[in-house]
Amino acid sequence: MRLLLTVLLSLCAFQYALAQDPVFMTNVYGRTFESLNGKWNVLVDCYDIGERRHFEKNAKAVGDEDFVEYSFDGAMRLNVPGDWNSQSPELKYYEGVMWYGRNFNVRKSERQRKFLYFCGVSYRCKVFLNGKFVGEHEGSFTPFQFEVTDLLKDGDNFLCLKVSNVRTKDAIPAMNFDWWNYGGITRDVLLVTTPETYVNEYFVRLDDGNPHKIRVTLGLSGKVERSVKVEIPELELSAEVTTDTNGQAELVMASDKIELWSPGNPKLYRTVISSGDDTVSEDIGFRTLSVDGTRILLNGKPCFMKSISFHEEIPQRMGRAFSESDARMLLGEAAALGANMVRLAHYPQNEYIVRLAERMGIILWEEIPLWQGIDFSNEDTRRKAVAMYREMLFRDRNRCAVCFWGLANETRPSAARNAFLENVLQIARAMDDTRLYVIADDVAKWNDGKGLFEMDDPLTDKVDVVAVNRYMGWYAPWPKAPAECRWNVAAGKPLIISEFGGEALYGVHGEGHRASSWSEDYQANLMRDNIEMFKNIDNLAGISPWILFDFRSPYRLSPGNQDGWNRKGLLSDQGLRKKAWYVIRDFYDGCGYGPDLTD
Ligand code: GCB
Repeated sequence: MRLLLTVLLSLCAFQYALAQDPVFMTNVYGRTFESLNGKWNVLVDCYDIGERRHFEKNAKAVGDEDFVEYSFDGAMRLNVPGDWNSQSPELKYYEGVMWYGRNFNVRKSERQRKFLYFCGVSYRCKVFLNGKFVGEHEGSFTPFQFEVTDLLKDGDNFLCLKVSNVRTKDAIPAMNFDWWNYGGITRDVLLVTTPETYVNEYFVRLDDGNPHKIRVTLGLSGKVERSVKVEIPELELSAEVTTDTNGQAELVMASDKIELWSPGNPKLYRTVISSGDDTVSEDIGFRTLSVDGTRILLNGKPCFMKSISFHEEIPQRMGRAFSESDARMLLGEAAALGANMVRLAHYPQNEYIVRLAERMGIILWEEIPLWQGIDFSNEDTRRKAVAMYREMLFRDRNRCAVCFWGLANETRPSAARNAFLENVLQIARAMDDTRLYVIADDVAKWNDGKGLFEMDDPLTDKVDVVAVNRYMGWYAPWPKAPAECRWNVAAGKPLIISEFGGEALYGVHGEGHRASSWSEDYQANLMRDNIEMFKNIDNLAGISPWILFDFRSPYRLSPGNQDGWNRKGLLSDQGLRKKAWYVIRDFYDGCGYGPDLTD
């Protein structure tokens, strides 16, 4: 039965990977666009009545007998991008429906197409333009677009969104998760202009890991045969190709001058793709990535992952990060710690973060929020996961900094879960085989008889790198002294300890042996103990302490200590360094694991 299910799912995976059109254009920030960011008017729709009353029509009482019981005029105004929770005290805990409305002016011209592009709306939304339904999207952390060429009017237009952050069992993430459920239009909104036929998608990478060859797969917006030019001026590369009747083409260019991207040398090349009257360009880097036994090789050399995680949150502002300067703050702190990698917890974060990390030479691990509690037996949920994964890959597959696609976080093995995740993995690999796939598990168990940690999860055989979250000394006591805790997990493969740590309130000192002291000393000792234990993990390929900053979470209800904050940050909610920060910084500075850490 399981075999049959797997075969069926793989057939469906195959079709999915080949038959779907791109979901949105590649590299939106490299296009011609106007920003629709700014102040939007909003209606808080607690009882979800807006669709019945057609808020999208933006009706006005004109005639003597007209009567309208809502209005965007004079309503509360919120910043876009921005979560609603941090913009008004009454909205701090709001989980419900919010209607957003704004007017904007357009000058239409012949032979131009217009698209509304949303970089991220949390969690579900329906989009209406000039009173008409345009489309809908589910998932907070990936972009989507709708063509509105015909719906737009010359002059004034009214754009309206129904946004809901209501948690549901079939959603991703589902009912509970250890971060704030920020709602709203949390990322940029763009009105993009393109020619009638434009370069819609491209994937630029080394050809099968050959450091002297670049493969470009591309597609035009229509099923047309056209000449497309790809240029990388700094490498003196220029090639032309004609698309097939589906508007698709592929070419390979060779050069022996390609400088490879790495944390020590984040080299990027301006890449220009043009066809007819459309040109799009951006900086792209090249690197090889592979696994050799228990080691991860970047450009053929072993690279130990000195990682840190953060949420897409600015703790000092108690809100979602959404700008380039927010990205600078978060990544600047990761770099100050000495990290060469960031695990973007637990969802695709905005493009400012991903692109800046690449320019700074920071390796990335990206994942979709398949985080505990997912309804794995629900076919709808599986489809959503595939869609989200596809959107993530589609947005960031040209970012060489992204070295790991994370499959899921802390999901317990079961027939339904295994089939679900295997299916997502198979589809993802068909779209992108230039990255390492990793799963973060939390089912490693101490075997007292053998005196070591073991783990039984069939998915560890399917991924390239295995990762384990393990909170020894916090949620679970140490089974033995750290120096005596041995590991036999995913033997023969690279293993990353993707989460470990404990909570501490900045400024609380003493009682370094007592978890409930919430002291910096306890947290720092935990870090030292883990580092001691890591020496016993032969296949250790990286570590990622949990987490860079204290972050907001409704899970955390210890008064005086947590008050709605997860306090596992190495930095406080004000960005102040706890003792544990220094332990990790020193470890990363002199990290003796892995042969060559200087690159
Ligand atoms: C975990 C989760 C992470 C939580 C963390 C914690 O295992 O992956 O999202 O925030 O533990 O603090 O408990």
